Amino acid sequence: MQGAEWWREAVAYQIYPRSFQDSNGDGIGDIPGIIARLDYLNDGTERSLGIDAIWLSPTFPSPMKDFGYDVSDYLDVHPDFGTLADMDRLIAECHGRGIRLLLDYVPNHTSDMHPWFIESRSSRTAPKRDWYVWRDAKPDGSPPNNWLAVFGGPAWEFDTATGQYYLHSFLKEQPDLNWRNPGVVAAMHDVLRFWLARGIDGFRIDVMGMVLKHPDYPDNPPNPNWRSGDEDRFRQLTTNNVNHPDVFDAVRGIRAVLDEFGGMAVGEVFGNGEQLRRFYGSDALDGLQLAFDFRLIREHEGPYAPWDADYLRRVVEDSSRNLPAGAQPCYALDNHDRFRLASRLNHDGLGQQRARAAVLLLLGLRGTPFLYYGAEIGMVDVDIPEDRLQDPARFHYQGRDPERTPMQWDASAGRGFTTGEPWLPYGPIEINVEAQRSDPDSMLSLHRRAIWRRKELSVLRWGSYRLLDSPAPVFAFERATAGERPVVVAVNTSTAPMTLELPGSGTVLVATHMEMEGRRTGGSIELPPLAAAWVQVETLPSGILRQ
Ligand code: TEU
Ligand code: CA
Repeated sequence: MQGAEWWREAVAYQIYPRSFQDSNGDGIGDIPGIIARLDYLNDGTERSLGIDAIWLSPTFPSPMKDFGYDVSDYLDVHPDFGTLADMDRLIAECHGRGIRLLLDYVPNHTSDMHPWFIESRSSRTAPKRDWYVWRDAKPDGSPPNNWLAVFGGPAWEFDTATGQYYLHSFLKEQPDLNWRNPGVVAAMHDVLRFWLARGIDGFRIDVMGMVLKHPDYPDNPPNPNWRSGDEDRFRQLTTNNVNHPDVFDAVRGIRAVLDEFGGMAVGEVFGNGEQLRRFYGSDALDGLQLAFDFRLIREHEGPYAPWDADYLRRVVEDSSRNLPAGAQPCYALDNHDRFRLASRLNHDGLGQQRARAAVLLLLGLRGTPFLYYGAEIGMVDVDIPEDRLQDPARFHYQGRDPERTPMQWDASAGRGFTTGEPWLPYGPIEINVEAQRSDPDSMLSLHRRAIWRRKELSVLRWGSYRLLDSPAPVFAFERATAGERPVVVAVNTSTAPMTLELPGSGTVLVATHMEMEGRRTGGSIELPPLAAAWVQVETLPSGILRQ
């Protein structure tokens, strides 16, 4: 895949480095391990998965309080993962296979062990004091405002040595940087330059929408919709600390640095279509190239997303109506912060079936799809015994460990992941790459067929999106582009069979139910319960004929 806008055609794959492949038997995944598995990801043939880009969760030196999202040096590699030389080799090995590499950029906070923070907290007059957000206590000694940390409790920690509070939007070991200080902005821009100059293609940006807060740090209002059982931090609205208008200036500043090198970024941002559009830079498109739309994972500021055609339709329609012209959506079904899809949708034991349909939805939508490692084999959440829990952020039962367990390569004792003791326990042994590789009906094979079809048919990468009329439990849309036969993507979220009228007769390209593939359809298609299919129709779309 060539060209500056390679990310428009790419299928991206998130690797959680601790859990992908261990190369030295310490039970922790590492960079040499990732290199050893690159051919699985893309060896240029349809035997491999066929992904085009990798996003690596943080690999920087870190005390690992938040497993790398607490960075103590942005310009190096944590010894658990390898060395800078290993990273250079990973860049070269990726590029040799046509794979782009994105690192995780964490601009909102550092580790409390970062030299910048150590200096900042050393005295009120330290040159870097203002690199973090320090405020006096209220007269009664309480924190400067009522903000809650994402992981629960107040967002302020009192520092006895200097008698002030510092802001931490996450753990107290993750103090927030002060992006209103020009020194911080310059240093953090240089971090981008350091990696871009080494050959990194771009970044996933951690909580982009929190980098700048309301300059006066006022209280947040209470959330009238909070119900007991919800995460603690949802007790209040995020009016003054998330998606503040000043964030979009920081976004443009980052984009200007990316443009020096032809780099790109995808923002971890939270919002509906109207809020997402601003991260792209609105109509000027001078913001991030991509902004995650997480609404296929979770309703915006709500519970996990239901597998329901009506809900899916509303999300995709909202995005297609609100993103600026020329902006490309960016969906994911899973990541390292959320329960895995196959488990989320498993209330009736049919989670794996829904997960299969979700693959064809994600890869059929207009946008840049991000897959989470292990989803391609249907990995599930793993129940972690109390004494093996690792994630300190217990905002939900068991924290985020269940979705971070080692990649299951084969059915051996170490799952092909390690020869040692894995940092987290394994999932069910039957879910593994080896078992699925040669089974044409497996989840892995379904992913491969869908990804390689997408590469073959430009309409699936570049085609427009148009909602089709359908029965309520079917989400159906058409992808169309001039001169190519359109593809209909149909997803039946009901446990009953459904019939969908098609814009013309066609051929089933890929389907959750393999026996459907290659079948000729008349003017309609029968969709089995929970099925999804891509159908290439013969007629050119009417809109294109009129052109
Ligand atoms: O996550 C930001 C974030 O707010 C959430 O995804 C959060 O983990 C979840 O909503 C809690 O309910 C990013 C990273 O993806 C996450 O792993 C880090 O822990 C966090 O930032 C801090 O860097
Ligand atoms: Ca290792």
